Amino acid sequence: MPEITTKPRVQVKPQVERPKLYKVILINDDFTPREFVVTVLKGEFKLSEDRVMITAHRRGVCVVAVFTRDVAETKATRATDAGKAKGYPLMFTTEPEE
Ligand code: TYC
Repeated sequence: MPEITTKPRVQVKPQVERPKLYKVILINDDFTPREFVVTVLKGEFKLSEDRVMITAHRRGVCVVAVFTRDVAETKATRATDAGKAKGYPLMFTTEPEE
């Protein structure tokens, strides 16, 4: 019987890059009513409590959540536009995570 020898196979692992993540940041202002900020946070980011609004109110800014770039930018734009539609200067920005 012929002897069968098998070479160990080298496993090639696909190198999948993890997508870069972006923070959505809420900026405080003196005009947008607190309840409206909470409504927007609930509608766009599914946040049920007022912690993020209170933190932005007290410290000037607060990270709302982290997403891939497209999702972060879309949500920040939609949330900012919700304020604009009511005449408020409410502002959400995005920035890359380190
Ligand atoms: N500072 C606003 C007020 O006193 C409330 C507010 C909180 C507005 C957070 C924006 O990102 C904000 N009515």
